[in-house]
Formats: sequence, structure tokens, C-alpha cells
Amino acid sequence: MSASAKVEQPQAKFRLDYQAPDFTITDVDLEFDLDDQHTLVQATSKVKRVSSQQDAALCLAGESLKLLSVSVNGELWSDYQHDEHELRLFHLPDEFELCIQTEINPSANTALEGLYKSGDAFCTQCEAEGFRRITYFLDRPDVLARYQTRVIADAKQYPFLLSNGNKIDEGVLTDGRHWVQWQDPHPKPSYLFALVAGDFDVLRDQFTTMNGRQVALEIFVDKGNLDRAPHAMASLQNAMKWDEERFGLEYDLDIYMIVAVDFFNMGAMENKGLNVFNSKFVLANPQTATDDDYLGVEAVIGHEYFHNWTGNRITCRDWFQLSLKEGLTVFRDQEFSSDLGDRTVNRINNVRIIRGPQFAEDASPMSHPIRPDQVIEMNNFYTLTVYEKGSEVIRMMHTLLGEEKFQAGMRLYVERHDGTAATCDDFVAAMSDASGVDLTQFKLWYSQSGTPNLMVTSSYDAQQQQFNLTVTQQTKPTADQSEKVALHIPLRIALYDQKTGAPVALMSQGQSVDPVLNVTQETQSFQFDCTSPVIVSLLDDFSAPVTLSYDYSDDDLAMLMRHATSPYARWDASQQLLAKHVRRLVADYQAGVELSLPYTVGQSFLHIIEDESLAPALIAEVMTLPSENEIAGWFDVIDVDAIAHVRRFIRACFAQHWETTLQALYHDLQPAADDFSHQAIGERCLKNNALAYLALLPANSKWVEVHFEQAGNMTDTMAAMTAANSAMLSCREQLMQSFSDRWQQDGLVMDKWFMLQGTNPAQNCLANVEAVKSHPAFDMKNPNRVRSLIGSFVNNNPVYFHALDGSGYQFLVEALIQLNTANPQVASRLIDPLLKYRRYDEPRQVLMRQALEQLAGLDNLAKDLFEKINKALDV
Ligand code: B3K
Ligand code: ZN
Repeated sequence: MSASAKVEQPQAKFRLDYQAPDFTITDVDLEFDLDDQHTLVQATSKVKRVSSQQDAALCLAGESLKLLSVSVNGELWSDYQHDEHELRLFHLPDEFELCIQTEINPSANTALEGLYKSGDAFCTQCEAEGFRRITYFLDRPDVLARYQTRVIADAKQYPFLLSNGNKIDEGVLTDGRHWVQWQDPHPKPSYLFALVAGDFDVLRDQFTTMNGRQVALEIFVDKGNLDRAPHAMASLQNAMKWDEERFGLEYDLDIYMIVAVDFFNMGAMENKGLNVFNSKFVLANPQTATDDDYLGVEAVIGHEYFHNWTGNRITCRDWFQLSLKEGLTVFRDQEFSSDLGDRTVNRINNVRIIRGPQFAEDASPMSHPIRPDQVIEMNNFYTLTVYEKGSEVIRMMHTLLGEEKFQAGMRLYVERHDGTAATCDDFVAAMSDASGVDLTQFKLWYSQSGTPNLMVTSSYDAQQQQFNLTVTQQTKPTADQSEKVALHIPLRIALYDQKTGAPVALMSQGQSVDPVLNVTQETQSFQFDCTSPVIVSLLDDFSAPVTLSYDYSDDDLAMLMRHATSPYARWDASQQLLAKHVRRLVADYQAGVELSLPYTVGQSFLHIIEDESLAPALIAEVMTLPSENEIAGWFDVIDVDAIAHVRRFIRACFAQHWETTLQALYHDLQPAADDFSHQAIGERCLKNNALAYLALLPANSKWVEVHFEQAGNMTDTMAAMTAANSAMLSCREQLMQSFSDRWQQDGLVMDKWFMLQGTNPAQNCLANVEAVKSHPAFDMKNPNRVRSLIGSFVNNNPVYFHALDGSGYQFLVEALIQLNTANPQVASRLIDPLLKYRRYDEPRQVLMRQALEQLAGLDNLAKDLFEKINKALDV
């Protein structure tokens, strides 16, 4: 072997290289003898040769395993080779029983992948490729096997021993240990395997399915947390019911278990019949969780439950197809939240994610299509593009087909692929076959990366009484693809009379026209019959994940804000009005011109804020400016100081302009602290938004302290603290101290406090963040803590993260060096802001590049970071 480091560099896998496996495994018997440092795993598999290649070796993946023995059909087998990543067995019969014994060390597993300890409990995380850290296996999603699992552990420490499927037997051993045997009747890929052992409090309930079957529901939480589990249980029951009613899909086992753990790399995991959740998405009571937390629990519980059909029963053929299950399941959870809550507000929040961080991902070195073509570390591709843009692609199909045909497509998809590992092509084929809609061009959304821009111009021909719309689409080259083609883009529009704002029916040559235009060419024109000039509302409901360039006047936007029939379009017009002025003010700031905001802008907003016909939650969204990150995406070169300054300036202008209305809102809205209905949540949101603006006015900021003292739930407590934080009020320290005194024993609640430390706009922010790392509730090994403190600083405090002395970058580098060895998945998420260095001014680019090079030079760089850094440095 050469000494050159290059030889050992991790290699990419390519989508087009997919090959079916030479062998498959139909049944697996697992036995776990649990021990903190020396867990013994015995895997007995029925293996079958499925390719005609008679001499093919059986290559099993394995990571960080100690191999104890291998036997074939009961005889010790020595005809094998193994290295750090693979076990290769030679000269095997066509069908045989393979038994492998391995030893693993769960307590040394800080990467939280495979079998690890979360506090005192054992738990697993196998997606995407964690099962190979448990035993040597065909750890790929197209190998579907039936699992039986026996778990053996000390009875006192681990009274609950859980795995997938149904409990079929249990017993007690003479040495104080006990065992439980589980059987999962549904064949599944290894990534859906789960095991949990520990001592918990359990919330039990049940669900009767549409066919009258009883399903036992069990939620396992840390001892003492039972009063934080009922909302998760109600959300689960709602999800089960909703999936039956909207999609006709019924649950298929007699038991559904959810375990909440504190140490978890992401939100949750849909293991068959035994979901493992980050406690953040299970635990909620009025004292500890905000309204957003409540909605987050509902969404994630729904998401994991919906995976039972879209992911588990129909899984992915290979990991390049990840969006097959994730895009579709995000679409389903968004629909669930929208059917149960406020559809427009849900849509707005999803759109903010696409327009902010997803568009930023498209413009970054990590740009990839929703179905990536090449991957080094699969965990790097659980991205906003695969999930959120993936969901937008499903939503566009839903728009093109309509609910009825979309559901027919779903039924055909399930009929064709239930119990198998499918591809994105299979999904689109089912949608197209069931509906008769040609999706050939539409499918390019799966292979083309980047954000298309729609440039729209319009004209009114008074003589012909015709309104003309010309639409040009363009997708700029991305880091991964230089050539782009025209996509099929559904463009939902509406017309309003320019003088009165009254809706104008969409007609062309006397015929009514569908409001969704099919943009399929590079440039296309559309004509509409109009007897007088009109204003066009474009991209209503965000009918496609694209950016829009259209030269609206302030007056036209004000008209749409007031008169558009769709509440989404009213919100969107308000955002476009803001965007116009933000761009102008940033240029003014850079040119040293004094900033000013026309009175009419504040006034247009005031009309909406005072519109009593609108839901309070929607008004709150209209009052919420786009984030600094979203604004950053509008510029070729990002000026963090100018953006922060302009954003603060607009907020201050609005606070002054709206003062009387804000005071009235703040005092009139009185939702009960223990009311968690969508109406009450919306009212709280509006009231707290009003408070955040009032905090900017010295004569009103006293209300923040009063609000904190009188808060009857966490939403109000956090609203006061957030307002004090962003307005840099003198009471901030005192509120923060009082919060920490009350909650320092509870890491999950303290995450809110850590987040406020990370996003503190005060000058000494970084020094504080450094100091807070030694707070007793902080733990660098816990991903939630890392994301709350370090993640919020690097992602949501651009002014100090991008400080010109490079201190923010060095702070991140130090954290990444630690996490690179301890938990590469968390490290790899945290590095993202650094990858975007090309978007900043020269001095920052130099510093950011240096930071990346420093990391690239690490001896033991994990492949997660390797992949991203290499792309960013373009080496
Ligand atoms: N499928 C999991 C995510 C697994 C991430 C692996 N790094 C949760 C979800 O999307 O539902
Ligand atoms: Zn998912």
C-alpha cells in the first residue's frame, strides 16, 4: 500500500452503479446479551444465493465490530477474509444458515449510530448504515428479512426489553438477568431494526383501526416524565385516524411503541413498530414546552407514523432513492398538520424553509438533486433538498393531478410495490399510470438540482382587452451540474382589477382557464381576456419551489395584501413588499445614505394587522420579517452587517408606526394559558409578536418583565425572554438567571436558554457562549445541547459568527475538531455555514477557507466532514 493519504480517501458511490445483491437474507434470528462494554451479538441468518454468479463471495458490511466466530450450517467456517469494513465469505452453498458472533462496546459509542447508551438505557439507530455496527450483514435497503430478536439483560437495571414486532416469549435467568423474545412478521431492511432496554415510565392507550382491530399504544419516557407524554399519545392517535381517513391506510401490527431518549442525532426514527424519538419531539407539557414544541411533536409523531406505509412497507431500493420515502412522508406530515391546524400558516412555515435554508443549500457546494447521483457518506444526504424540496415535488404532482387522481396514484403505488424496495421512477410511474397525466418532463425535478428562477413580464393591451404574461425560466448552474434544462413548473396565478382589487375570472378567448399554468418551455406567453387593467398574483400557494422576478409596484403589492382572495397570497405580497425595500435599504446602507422607510409600507401592513377577518396566527406571520439568512440568499455577495442593520431598522420603524395597534393587541388578546387549541395558539403568537415589537420602544419595554412574571406557560416565558434578548433589554440578565435557576436540572428545557445565548445580539455574545459551555446542563456529547448553543450561534447569529477577526470561525473549528471524533454526524451538520464561504467578501472568504483547510488537515477526518470540505474547497 502506498503511504500517500490519497489512496485511503473515502470513495463516492454512484446511483447508476446500482446492482442487485448476489445473495439475500430471508430470516434473521438475533440474540443480544447486553453489557455496557461487552455486548455479545449472535446473528443467525437464512441466506440464499440469488444471482447466477456461482462463484460470487458473500460480502457483508461491518464497522467497529469484534468478530468472535463464523459458522455455516452449524459448522465453524474459516473460508473468509475480513477487514475494518467487510467480511467476505467464499465457496458457499446456494442456501445455508449463517451464524456470526460479534462483540460490541455500546458505552464507547458516542457517534450514536448502531447500539449505544443514552443515559442509562440501551438504544439503537440503524438508518442509514448503522446495522453494520451491530453485526456483519447485507446492510442495504433492498434486502428484506423477517426478524426475531431475543434480548437478554439485567432485570433490575433493564426491566423493559423492546424490539420490533410482537412480544412472543419471555423468561427469567438464574443470575438476575431476564430475556424477552420479539418477532416481527413483516419483512424489513436492516435499517428499520430497533432494540431498546431500560427502565421507563410508560403511558399506555389504544387505537381501534377502521377494520376494528385493537392496537396497543405505548410511549416510554424517562422516569418522572409521564406528565409530558399525553400530547404525544393524542398526536399518535390523530395520525392513525388521519392516515385512514385521508389515505385509506391502516396500521398493521398489534402494538405501536415509541421510546423517548435524550441522546439522539436527529428528530426521530421510524423503526417498525418501535419508533425511537429524540425526547424533544415527545415530551411536552405547558410548563416545559412552547406552542411550537407542541406543533413539532404532532408533526414528527405523524411523520414517523406515516412512514409505516411510505418507507417501511414500501421501502427504498437504494439510498439514492431516499426522497421516495422522505419527500413523500414530509408531504404527508405537512398535510396532516394542515388538515388539523391552520393550512395557510403551515404552508407559510414550509415555504420559509424552502426559500431560506433549502435555496441556500441549492446555492452551496453541497447542491444536489432530490435524488442524488453520488454519495460518499449517506448521512450527509438527509438534507432539506431530499426532505423539503422532495416534498414540494410531491406537492407539485398533487397540484397537477388533483386530490382524487393523486390518491388513485397512491393506491396503485401501494398495490404494485407493497412489501418491496422501490424507486422514485416507480412512484412517478404509478402516479402517471393512475391519472393519465404525462409526467415525462416533470420527472426532471428528480435529476436536476438548483433553484429555477421565473422571470415574468406582463402587459395590458387595452384595444384587444387582453392581459399578456410572458414567463421565462432559468436555472443557474450549480456546484454539481453545469447544464440545466427547462422543467415542468406549475404556476398558480390569480388576477385582480387594478383599481378595485376585485377578483377577475381567468378566461382566454371566452373560455375559462385553469389557474395553474403549465410552464414547460424556456419562454412562454399566456393571454387572458380582461376588460380593464389587472394585477396578477403569481405563484399562489407557492405552487413550485422557484424564485420569482417580477417588477411589482408598491401600490400593486399593497392592493394584493388587501384584496387577494387567498390568505397565502396576501402574506406573500407583504413579503415581496418587504423584499423590495430590504434590497433598496441594503444598497443605501452600503452607500452611506440615511435609511428611511415610506410611511405607506407600514400602513399597508397595518391594514392587515387590523383586519379582524384574518386568523391571528396569519397576522403574526405577516408581521414576521424574513430571517437574516433568507435575506442573505437574495444577494450575490452577502453583507451580514448591512442585512442585520436594515432588518433592525425596519423592525424599529414598524414598532413606532404600529405602536397604538400593538398596545391594543397586546392588552386585548387574552388566551388562557392552559388552552392549546389552534385558536389560542394563534392568539398567543400574535400577542407575543406584538410584545417583541413593543420591546423595541423604551416606553413599552416594561411589559416584557411583567409578561415574564405573569407567564402561565413556556410559550409566554420564552416570548418574554426572546423579546428581551433581541431588544437587548437591561432585564435580559435577570430573566435568564431566573430561568436557569428554575430549569438547570432539565437539559431539554435548558436548550431554549442555550439557544438564546447563541443568538444573543450583544457584542460579548461569543465570550458568553464560551462561558456557557461550562454550565452544568451543557454536555458536548448531547446533540440537542450542541445544536442549541453552538448551532444557534453559527447559524442564527451571522454578525458575530462572521466577525472580521475570525473568532466565530475559530470557535466553530474547535467544536468541529472535538465532534469529528466524538460524533461525525453532528459535526457534519454543524459545518454547513462554513461551506458557503464563496458568498462572502474577500477578507471573510480568506478566513473561512483557512478554517476549512485547518479541518481538512486533520489526521482522522471522518468521511462525513471529508465529503463536505472537499466539495467546498473543490479539490
Ligand atoms: N428516517 C429518519 C432519519 C434517519 C437519518 C439517518 N442519518 C427519520 C425520518 O426522516 O423520519
Ligand atoms: Zn422521515
